[in-house]
Amino acid sequence: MDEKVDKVLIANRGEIALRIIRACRELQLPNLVVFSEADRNALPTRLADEAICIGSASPIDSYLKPDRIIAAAELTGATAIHPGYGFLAENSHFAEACEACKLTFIGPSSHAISILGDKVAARNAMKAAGVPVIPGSDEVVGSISDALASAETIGYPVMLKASAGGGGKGMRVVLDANQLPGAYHTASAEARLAFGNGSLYLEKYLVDPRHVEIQLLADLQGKVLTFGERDCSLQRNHQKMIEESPCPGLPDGIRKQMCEAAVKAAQAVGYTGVGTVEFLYEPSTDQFFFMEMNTRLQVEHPVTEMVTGRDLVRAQIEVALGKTLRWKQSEIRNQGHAIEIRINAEDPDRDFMPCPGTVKFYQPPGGAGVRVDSHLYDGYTIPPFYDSLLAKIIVRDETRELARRKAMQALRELVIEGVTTTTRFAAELLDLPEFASGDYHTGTLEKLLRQRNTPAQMELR
Ligand code: MV4
Repeated sequence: MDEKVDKVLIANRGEIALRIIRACRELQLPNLVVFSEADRNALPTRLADEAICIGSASPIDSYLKPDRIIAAAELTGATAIHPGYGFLAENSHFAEACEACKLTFIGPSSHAISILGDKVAARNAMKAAGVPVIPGSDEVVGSISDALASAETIGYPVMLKASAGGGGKGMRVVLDANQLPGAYHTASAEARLAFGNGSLYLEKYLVDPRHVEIQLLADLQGKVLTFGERDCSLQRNHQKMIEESPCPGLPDGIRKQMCEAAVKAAQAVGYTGVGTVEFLYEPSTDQFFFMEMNTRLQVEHPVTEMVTGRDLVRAQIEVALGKTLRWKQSEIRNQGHAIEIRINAEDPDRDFMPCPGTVKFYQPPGGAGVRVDSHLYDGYTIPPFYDSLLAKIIVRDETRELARRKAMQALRELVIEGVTTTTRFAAELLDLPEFASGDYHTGTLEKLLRQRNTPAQMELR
């Protein structure tokens, strides 16, 4: 019997496509990227073994077209598909189509994706498995009167969330019963528009918690490993700006409990591959609660790679191809401190408006413990059709303060000329007293933005 070598199709673009190409090379796996007309001159298109155009610039005509991607796989003899993040990465129908075509979807089963994508089903599965979930409704609240009754039981303030959602869309904080009907209508309309499903459920609203997420990896044989946590509390409109590991001030006992809960979460749905369990943590009460589970490789995975010294993307691909995990949980030790800064082509002074254009000059930072994941090069034209992430600067050092200073120096060294970026804004964040002390939470960034905007608005009056 001849062992056929797998060939990996990368159904993504930008820095993550490049990251996956690198992992394939190290595993000596033939690889190809599919690209849109807007990405013809992009680095992944040039650096993959093969590249095949699957359509025009608009994502719905290319990176979101399952049929074209599967056709490209069949045409080129690819046997596995890596979806990266975004696009089709958490689409259970796409995973199912791959399964039906005998293509290895590099991710969990379509079954696990569909349970975890339904936030109400996910909450119930976690509750049944003994994972602490945010107090809330057990079911979708189908009407305003159902929602009012449920909110009364939970106790205000509550949060309305889209059951098909995640990541912020179709979400509303409700402080009292008077606000509920209006919030219900807007959240439901937003959810219907974004997800084609207006169903909502309720949760107790936690005030200024930290967003702490646990990275895990599970093989097809049932072994689940955890790789510690990342703090992702610094978000603007549910877009993360800075992530770090470990989470400052997280007690070791809580970390251990969170990792145990993450393993239970994975086992509850027969999870395979890399995954992230998101928790909200309340430092005042030392309580944490399951929020949702992301069934993809995340943007911020390098933070964990830097503190654990493990290549998660390589392991993700190997596990998907059936390889048994050789790592022991006791061998996964987190050393030092890592911080990731996302650099976006956006203008912080114009409400983070996207700023596509041509990069006239690019100079990445360097030095020991500095990693740059980016698809930029001199002369690269950033297309306006996709998200605005240009680069991730990830630093690691022995202590948090050393990592913070290293991150600031890395931002001083970074030069991206020709387009407006979030580099200076990120440097301001690193310099914030709350960040320097590690005493920040999910409300810190919005508070900073309000302070930043107040003087300019006063002048306008
Ligand atoms: C919450 C919450 C407080 N209580 N849920 C925002 C993104 C989405 N994944 C869930 N989010 C939140 N859910 C309850 N029950 C506060 C947030 C939240 C938040 C979470 C993580 C990071 C930044 C945030 C900023 C504002 C609100």
